[in-house]
Amino acid sequence: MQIHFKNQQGSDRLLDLTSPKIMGILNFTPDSFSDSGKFFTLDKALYQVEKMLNDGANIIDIGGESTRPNAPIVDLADELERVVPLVEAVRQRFDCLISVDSSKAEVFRQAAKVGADILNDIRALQEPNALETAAQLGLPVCLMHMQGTPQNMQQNPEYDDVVEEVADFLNQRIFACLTAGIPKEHIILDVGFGFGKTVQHNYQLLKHINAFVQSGYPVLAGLSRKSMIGNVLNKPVEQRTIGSVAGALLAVQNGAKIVRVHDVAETADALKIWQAMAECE
Ligand code: 7PJ
Repeated sequence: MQIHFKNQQGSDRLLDLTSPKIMGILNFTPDSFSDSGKFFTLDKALYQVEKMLNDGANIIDIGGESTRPNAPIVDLADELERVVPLVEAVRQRFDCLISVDSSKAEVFRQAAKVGADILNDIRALQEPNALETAAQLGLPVCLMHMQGTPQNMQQNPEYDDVVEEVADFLNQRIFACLTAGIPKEHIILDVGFGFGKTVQHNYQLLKHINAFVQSGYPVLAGLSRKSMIGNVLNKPVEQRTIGSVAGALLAVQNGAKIVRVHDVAETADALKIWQAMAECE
């Protein structure tokens, strides 16, 4: 399994998913919950990118909208100002895959123009023009499930069968993408840990992530430092690294192909151990 990336600048990159890959998170927001705005200058952000790449990240995920529960809504101008110069700077300096964590068509368009390779959308291309823009840009997309909005999603998440309902939603979005002209080789799925889910829902999805893997689409898992880790450990965000690595490893063991993480070096070590086991007879 591999994804072929041809971005708007014409560069060709292949992501081989026969072994699991790491997406390193760079949240370029002043209020990002786990980094507390630590990387909110271009220099610091680039330093962090370099470190994540040296530590083994294959993709750098750049977002300008904080989507933690109850986060304030970010307007388009602010998001563009945070994301576009950073994508451009990373593209100029590093030969890596860049995903843009956004839901807005205009952010997709401008980020693609300066070299983004992947559109990572927690709203699964449901915002105005997002689907059409993604199809036009010709970039791979990550479709994530969320119940509600970041403002209300953790108030009272409810499902009869969380696995079935998330699968139904993702299937509908896959259909919408295919209909809009996005090829099936360009679709990545994500169950959306923490997005309108109780801790129990999150663990049900982790346990049954293979149900999504069986669709044949690559599955991305993002549980790094989230409350599903913190609640079980009863630890604050800065003490969730080992729990997050354990969660990433379980996701990979159950078939996830990409893990979205803050702690790249630690995750890379864990995945090397997994790989050593996976490769032997
Ligand atoms: C996710 C994301 C995730 C994908 C965020 C955080 C909140 N994109 N963006 N999957 N989470 N695809 O990192 O805690 O789980 S922002």
